[in-house]
Amino acid sequence: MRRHTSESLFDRAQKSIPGGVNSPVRAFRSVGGNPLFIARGEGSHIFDADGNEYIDYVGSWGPLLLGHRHPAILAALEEATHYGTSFGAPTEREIELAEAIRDAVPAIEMVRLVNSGTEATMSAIRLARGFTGRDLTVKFEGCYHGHVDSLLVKAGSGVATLGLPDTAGVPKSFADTTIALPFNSAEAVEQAFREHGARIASVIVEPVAGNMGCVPPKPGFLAALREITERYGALLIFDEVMTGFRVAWGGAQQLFGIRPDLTTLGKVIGGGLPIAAYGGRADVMAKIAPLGPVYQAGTLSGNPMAVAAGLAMLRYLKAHPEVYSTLEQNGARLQEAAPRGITVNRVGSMFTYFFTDQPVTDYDSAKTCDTARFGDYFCFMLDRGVYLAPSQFEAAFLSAAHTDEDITRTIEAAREFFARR
Ligand code: HOZ
Repeated sequence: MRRHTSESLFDRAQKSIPGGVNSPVRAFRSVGGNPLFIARGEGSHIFDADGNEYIDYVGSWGPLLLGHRHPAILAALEEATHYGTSFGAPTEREIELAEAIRDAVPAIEMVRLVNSGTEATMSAIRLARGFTGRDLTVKFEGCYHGHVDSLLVKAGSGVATLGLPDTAGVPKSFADTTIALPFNSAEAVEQAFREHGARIASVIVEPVAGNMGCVPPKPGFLAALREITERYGALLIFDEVMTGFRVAWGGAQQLFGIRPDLTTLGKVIGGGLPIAAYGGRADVMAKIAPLGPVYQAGTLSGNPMAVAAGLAMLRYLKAHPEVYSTLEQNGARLQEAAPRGITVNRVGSMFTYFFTDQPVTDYDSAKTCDTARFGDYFCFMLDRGVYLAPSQFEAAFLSAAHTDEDITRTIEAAREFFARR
């Protein structure tokens, strides 16, 4: 494959943009290559600046549940341009989006729209502190909740990919407000609450971890979090930025039957435009300004373009519940096709081929992977026209636009790789 244009764009980008990318996970550093520059997308495929075509399993890192350029989303955006791009004032559509979110996720009694998943998690943990009058946050190793100072402790995603032990610029006093525990260990949570329970404001968790690769919760883990937080008067926050509207219409909380106090959403709720949200119990949300003393704000919050795209996405999903069975079937095909010696974790349309023969249940077991072999696999698949996330510590995402033929081609390419090496 010729990639001269991407190479020269990357040379040029590095002169103006740190590392040539606007988010570290986009760099191909851990797989020993340079990023592709993408020119356009259509359905389940993307095309790079050299005109090469790929089956896309990144899907903009999760938002594109319906694939690229879905007609319902394009039509909503086109219609929104007739009215204006931003007002910094309330609009009726914001209410409609809030109502659609509440309709899908009953634990969200009130919701505040923000611009990114990072803003949503940052605001949710601040709100939990304001509500409880406590300072500490429990998070899980390998989970990633955006680049919030205190949540970068033992974080997944790009932090794991780049192997950063600590993040420069995070004051020690901020990191000290975080207790990082092994994912899937209810015992560790019980122990932490025994020691610090009166000071813990919240437990934040990706109910299906997606940022150390895809790691599902063990049976009983989420229920234990619910029971322990309730017992100690702390809030349970589900970070559903990745899983919301993806693993089910009502997110992971519907799938596993757990009602958190607060939920963060992003990705799918914007249909590919920048929007996110946090919401939950009405008595907790009532602490947010202007109702209460916890401050959080944003010039572009509830941006009309992003709201239009998000609303179109949620309305489409509500009208087409069959999307979720298609995603499940295609996910199952990719899971079943994995060879021996590889561990596959999958929840619906999120999955990871882990290059280890051990079960992957937490960050330590994810780190047993042969990341060099993953890098070979990534490059091989890319050369066969399959675009995966350039890191072992990320999930792959299916969209409703992936066809049987896409899945067959992906399975054939993977078989070829595993037959050779
Ligand atoms: N949560 C995304 C992947 N784990 C991050 C997207 C980005 O950093 O660009």
